[in-house]
Amino acid sequence: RNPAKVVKEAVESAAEKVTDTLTSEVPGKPGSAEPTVPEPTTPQDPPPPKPEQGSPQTRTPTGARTGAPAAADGQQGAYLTTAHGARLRDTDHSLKAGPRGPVLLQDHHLREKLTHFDHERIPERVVHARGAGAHGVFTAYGGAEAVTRAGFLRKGRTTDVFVRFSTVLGSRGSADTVRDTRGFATKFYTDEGTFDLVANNMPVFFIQDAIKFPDIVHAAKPRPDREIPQAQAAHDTFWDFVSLHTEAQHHVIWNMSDRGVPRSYRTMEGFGVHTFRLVNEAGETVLAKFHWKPKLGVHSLVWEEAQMLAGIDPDFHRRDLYDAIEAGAFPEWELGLQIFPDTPEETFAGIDLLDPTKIVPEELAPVQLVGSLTLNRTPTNFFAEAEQVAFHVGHLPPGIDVTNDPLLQGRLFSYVDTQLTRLGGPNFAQIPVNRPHAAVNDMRRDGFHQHAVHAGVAPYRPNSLDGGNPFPAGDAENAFVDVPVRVAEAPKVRASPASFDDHFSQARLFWLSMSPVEREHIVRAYTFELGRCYHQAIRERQLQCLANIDPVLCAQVAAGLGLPAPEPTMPLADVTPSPALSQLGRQWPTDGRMVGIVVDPDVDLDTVRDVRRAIFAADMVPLLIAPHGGLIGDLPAQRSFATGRSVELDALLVAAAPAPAPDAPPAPDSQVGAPPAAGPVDPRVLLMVEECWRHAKAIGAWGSGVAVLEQAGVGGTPGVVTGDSGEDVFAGVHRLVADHRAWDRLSASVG
Ligand code: HDD
Repeated sequence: RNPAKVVKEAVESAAEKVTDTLTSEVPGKPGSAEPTVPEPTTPQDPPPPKPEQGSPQTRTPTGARTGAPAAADGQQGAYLTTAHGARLRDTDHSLKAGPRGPVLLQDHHLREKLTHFDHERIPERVVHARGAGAHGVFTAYGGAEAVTRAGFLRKGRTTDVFVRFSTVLGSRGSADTVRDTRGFATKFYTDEGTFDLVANNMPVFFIQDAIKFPDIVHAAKPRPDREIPQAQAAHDTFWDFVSLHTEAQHHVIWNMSDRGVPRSYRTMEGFGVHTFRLVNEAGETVLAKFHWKPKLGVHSLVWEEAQMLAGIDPDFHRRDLYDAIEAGAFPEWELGLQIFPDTPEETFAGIDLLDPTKIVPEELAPVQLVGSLTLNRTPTNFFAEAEQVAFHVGHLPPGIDVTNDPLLQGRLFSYVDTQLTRLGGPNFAQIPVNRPHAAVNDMRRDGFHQHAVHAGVAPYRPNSLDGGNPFPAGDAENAFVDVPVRVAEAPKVRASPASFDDHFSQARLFWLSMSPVEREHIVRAYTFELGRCYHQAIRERQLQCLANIDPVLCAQVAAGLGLPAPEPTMPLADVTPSPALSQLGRQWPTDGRMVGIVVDPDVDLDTVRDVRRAIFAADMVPLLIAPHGGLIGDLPAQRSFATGRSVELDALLVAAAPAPAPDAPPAPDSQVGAPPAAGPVDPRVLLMVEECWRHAKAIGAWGSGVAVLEQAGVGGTPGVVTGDSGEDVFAGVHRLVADHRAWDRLSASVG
């Protein structure tokens, strides 16, 4: 059921729910004078999970449904107990020898409480530490049966999933909007065993061989001597490595592009990166690459927005994901396959399919859509689910197999290995979020954190004492297929194929496929990052790499750095651009986009009400931004001029010209450019207009709001709509949001 349509069906109630969701900072209903809730004293059971939460605790370690209510084993009963179930009278005072005396060692409750607390944190992921996860469902369209026997891809099948999005470099508490690759890992709980598609939002990787993974990660993570910078690659060690290890250059140009700063997890593509081998019922094979296509299109922040958000709302992407799900605007993607014949060369159109630094342009191998993913439930407990989830590229169902891609081969080792430390032992598959939904009978026993109580005496094969159980499965029982690929007889070497030596042609392909504004962003990103390096030699070496990608790119970055542009050291590759790589030039659904409406107590409330209704009807989210919190007339203000900032908006409507409050604090400083001149309009409103304009967002105004745009100096510029009717102005703004930004304004701004 399309969540957006839910809003259409019940505009008013959905409006209330969405806006309530978005006012999490305001306790109680916005604007209402709810009495303070006293501490309850009557014993009652723990609250059940909220409807939008999706705890996986209703399954046993072997996958069977327990029938118990979700989270039932988390908290039970009305009374406070020790970890072993003894009821407690008091948890606020240590046991002491008299009220002023020393604390007694015999206070078991105190020691148990502090000991558990002392061990609450587990090691964060060595990469992808910062992330957010959600539950959902995958529905197969059909069509994939011809190439794979994987049951979850059969027409009409639905499969539970858990998805975790992440940044790569930052620590657990780092900001969401930093320039980085994003992880997009999906756990399909298929009834033939779990399938983990451990993907990124970029289709290529920095390295071709897993043996280099510690090198790239050590180079990109904060410097070992100062532990800076956090969550970004703008430092010497990263650029030192990638300018020397030039196979990284293709991934790097994706990082420097708008893909490095996504608008939302909901507007990211996902890529399995490697080529996989699919096998069908007849045992025939094809090679394939996995793609996720967001239903809302691929959209990005502009760099200044990303920087501002890192301070104003470091949880921007996490908040966006959970707000959307809670409001019923479920994020959706389609799963697609690029399919290639399984030839002995393992190439397609001259592109080596085993090289994870290469894409196959969609124009050469179209992405065939085979199913859709809807995220519809939030975690009940973030740690239990999003933190403890453990993905592994080797979790494959029958019908999907690996290839010899040396990056993939190394990953097959690394993902179990890391969980042994991170999750404290080999039994992490028993953690609820990791439990397969297929029956498990694996003869593994004991180990740290063993939760299963295994029966029988014979966890070995062959046996007669447990009746021979478990039995090997065959084709009829849908056993996993290790495709019997012929392995060439070859000398043992530490070497890569010659085709892996091409490090620049596809970086050039990417650059030439970008629109002018996207190229400008790439130039600015390189200039920013290299400008943050201390070492001149590193800048110069990276400029040499850029010269080998494209002389124009090199010259523009060199100009920004104040350095001469070197000549290429090799012939420039002759490539055909791939328009599919550009994010521009298409109109997209605007579902879930945020529209700020500036109001004041004198605003024409009837018009605001009509515009709000029109915004909801367009499946977008209105946020009233007012001089103060509470109510404006009978409408709740979701933001005040103190709490609202432009960066959380996709478009701004100005319905009033609020005067500066006599005691208003001064306007917060814009990070770029001077604060707008003071005038009869509240400077915080002018700042909001100025920022929205700089970030090429659609802006509209009617009534006295038109004068605000004039005062901000943006009236009559591209992407600015004014008129007498609020609804007509919104209609114009809505059309602009479908383009994502007023692109022709960006060159003139700092975007
Ligand atoms: Fe990795 C986590 C994606 C190469 C070793 N990786 C991790 C996650 C994602 C990816 C999305 C986060 C999973 C989560 O949310 O829990 N990694 C990729 C992609 C790669 C890639 C798309 C290249 C195509 N990774 C890669 C290599 C190695 C690793 C070559 C090691 C040889 N990755 C890890 C890891 C992590 C991880 C250290 C950290 C936490 C975890 O696995 O569970 O094992």
